[in-house]
Amino acid sequence: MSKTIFEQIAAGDIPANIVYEDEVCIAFTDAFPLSKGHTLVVPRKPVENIYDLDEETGAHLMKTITNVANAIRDAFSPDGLNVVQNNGSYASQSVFHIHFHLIPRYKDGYDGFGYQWEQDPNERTDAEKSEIENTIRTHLNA
Ligand code: DGP
Repeated sequence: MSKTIFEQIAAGDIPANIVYEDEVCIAFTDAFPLSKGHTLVVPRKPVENIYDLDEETGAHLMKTITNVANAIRDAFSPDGLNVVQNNGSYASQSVFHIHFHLIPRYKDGYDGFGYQWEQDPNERTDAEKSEIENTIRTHLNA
């Protein structure tokens, strides 16, 4: 199978503006940033999405996300920062190699994020909510 663009960046085959790297992951600025400092944190190995992510790599990624988020905060003092991770094209995933967006938000600077967050208008009874919760619970791994 052909390598994803992020696998090629991690291998050094394609240039990127790398801000952090170690043996497991790499962080580089987004080529199409939504705001100043928009950075991606990516595992070196080709994991497609959250469903395929192993625990150890996930823990390592979260440590790096925290480190890079603090660096962005200290560097640019944004008013906020969103961590976003898209799974599947319906959820806006365009590169099928898992990546976490760190998107600093600015009240006065450019902010191209455009987040929409609306509560589901479908009213559910307590019994229906319980059923939803139980269904998730029964699908969890140990
Ligand atoms: P997503 O829609 O969540 O799959 O985001 C993919 C992001 O990857 C998008 O914000 C643009 C960025 N991107 C795509 N190709 C490249 C590239 O070659 N280099 C860098 N630095 N970023 C890229």
